[in-house]
Amino acid sequence: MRALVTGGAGFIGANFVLSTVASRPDVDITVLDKLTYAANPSTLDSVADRIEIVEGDIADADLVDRLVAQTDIVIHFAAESHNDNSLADPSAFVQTNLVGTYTLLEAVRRHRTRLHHISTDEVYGDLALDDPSRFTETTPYNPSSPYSSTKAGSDLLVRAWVRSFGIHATLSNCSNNYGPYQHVEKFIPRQITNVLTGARPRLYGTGTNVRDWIHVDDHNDAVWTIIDTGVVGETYLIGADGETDNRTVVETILEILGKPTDAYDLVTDRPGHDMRYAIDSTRLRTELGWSPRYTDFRAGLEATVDWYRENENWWRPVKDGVERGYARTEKIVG
Ligand code: NAD
Ligand code: TDX
Repeated sequence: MRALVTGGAGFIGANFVLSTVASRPDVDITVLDKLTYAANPSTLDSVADRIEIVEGDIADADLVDRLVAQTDIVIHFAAESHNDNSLADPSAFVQTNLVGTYTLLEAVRRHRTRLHHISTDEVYGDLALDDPSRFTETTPYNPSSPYSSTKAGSDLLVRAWVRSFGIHATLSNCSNNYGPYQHVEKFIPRQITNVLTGARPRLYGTGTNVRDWIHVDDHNDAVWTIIDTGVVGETYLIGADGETDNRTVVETILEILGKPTDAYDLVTDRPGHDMRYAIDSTRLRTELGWSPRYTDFRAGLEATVDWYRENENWWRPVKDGVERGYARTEKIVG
């Protein structure tokens, strides 16, 4: 099988490439990645002789057409992915998440190529802390941020292309991922690397917001399950029952690193900050037989802390720049 992996030099896409090369030698991988600030091509160094890497934009119609013509399946991870950046400047989010996805859709339509579209639980908006419900495949879309609204729009484009043009696509909406090779702008790596560089973790607002954490390898395993056995045209929610509030995550990181558990700062809240995400992945588990392997969040976090401790050369060059960016708007409030 020939697979075109968009965004394969980013966090989830690169983990997907690494695990696929290790477990599926029959898959021939081409990565299409614009190598934005979010990419770190060195992540793929260990498999560079086993894959092809094309530096390019998913919104480049000629390039995309040429690559899609040579592949059996497109696995579409590429996106602008960080909510805080989308609040500072939404333009790249509209261009990549909407126009880029549209460009891929037109190419898979022309070449009748299978597509798996990767998306997020943020398309459903948020839940109250005391709401007993969780997101399912039938929850109405209600995104809050420029990031999540452009991801919601990209999902709707895929669904429309399935219905109107009969393209062979599946979709998945996953909860918050953690694990190795995640950019230090994101919550968990930011806090781990703050502590490792002698700074204090930074919690937005009061730290009561809840995210539903899943290890990146479990996400990618679910993606392969859907590619192998999912029904074309359908959407599957991916989650590992990992609901945890942000304060608990920070306290656990501090504890793992041997620091006092109150050694963090409360800072200005994110505008429009979603309160809680929670995924009900019953459909994926019962219809396709998937289940997560990382069911102990603390153990997964310990392994992730170890990874950042042992791979400072991977994140150190971008850490100060990310913190300078945050310092422009962030104020300590508690
Ligand atoms: P990331 O920001 O780490 O990586 C994104 C990659 O896409 C980068 O390598 C970047 O260079 C590339 N890219 C950006 N614009 C591009 C363009 N125009 N053309 C080609 N490549 C481009 O993101 P991630 O966290 O790995 O997320 C991957 C996908 O998973 C996204 O679609 C995201 O919405 C989705 N998702 C992420 C999470 C999460 O917790 N991180 C959860 C659910 C879904
Ligand atoms: O320094 C911080 N302090 C803090 O309290 C940062 C960076 C974040 N937070 C909070 C905001 C969120 O409640 O932590 C939570 C997680 O923040 P992010 O890592 O920015 O993730 P989130 O906004 O939840 O979105 C993530 O999960 C869904 C990914 O970035 C998306 O790409 C994915 O779709």
